[in-house]
Amino acid sequence: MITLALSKGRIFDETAPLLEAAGIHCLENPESSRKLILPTNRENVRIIIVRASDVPTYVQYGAADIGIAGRDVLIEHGGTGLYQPLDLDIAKCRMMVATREGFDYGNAVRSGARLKVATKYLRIAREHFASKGVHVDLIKLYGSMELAPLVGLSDAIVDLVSSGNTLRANHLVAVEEIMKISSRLVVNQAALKLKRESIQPIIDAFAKAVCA
Ligand code: PRT
Ligand code: MG
Repeated sequence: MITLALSKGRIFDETAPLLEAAGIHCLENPESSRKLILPTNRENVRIIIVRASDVPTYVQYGAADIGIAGRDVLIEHGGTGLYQPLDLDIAKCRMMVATREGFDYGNAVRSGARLKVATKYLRIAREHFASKGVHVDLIKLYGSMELAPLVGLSDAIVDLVSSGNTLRANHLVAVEEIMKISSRLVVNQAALKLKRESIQPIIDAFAKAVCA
């Protein structure tokens, strides 16, 4: 049995065509089903539905053989025990620093002020500001980062931006790009050795579909 860990929403939606290309289709819709283990047309392949940030953990411990996770999630997780053979070029966005409109970020950085930064992405934020030599107090949030500068919790946020609509709707502006983000295939290293004849064809089919 091959177990594939996916999160609902954009990752599942954008992975579905890649799965089809590998001859795998999910027999139930995760948005309407309450089941967390979903069968596929292939008797030896099942899909488990987990939180996006939990995908690397399931794969690391071998509870899933394969998973798909954002570069953001993989960096925060650390990547232990994960083989990352393929960038799938899906669920693309950018990790950005954003502030309230009118906040002079450039001046704050130049003047050496200590910045309060709210984010879910502590590791990425810590490394980014350390590499710039900017002193920050990081405030950990679990979501709705865009609110933090509006109510005075922080001067800036580090968050993902795709269309920019969420920033605009909250009168925030992106002031710095930290990195480009897309989702990657991750494979449990032991599973790849033990079940290579089932896993390698899936990796190969995904690679072919990404190129096409
Ligand atoms: O929702 P949950 O808390 O379970 O987890 P999650 O938010 O990590 O999962 P999900 O499914 O929302 O995102 C999964 C992955 O998709 C992320 O790990 C990213 O790699 C990728 N991705 C791509 C994004 C976005 N684009 C994105 N726009 N993840 C989140 N967003 C959010 C962003 O945080 C912000 O709140 O969308 C909002 C901004 O979108 P725009 O279009 O208004 O700019
Ligand atoms: Mg989300």
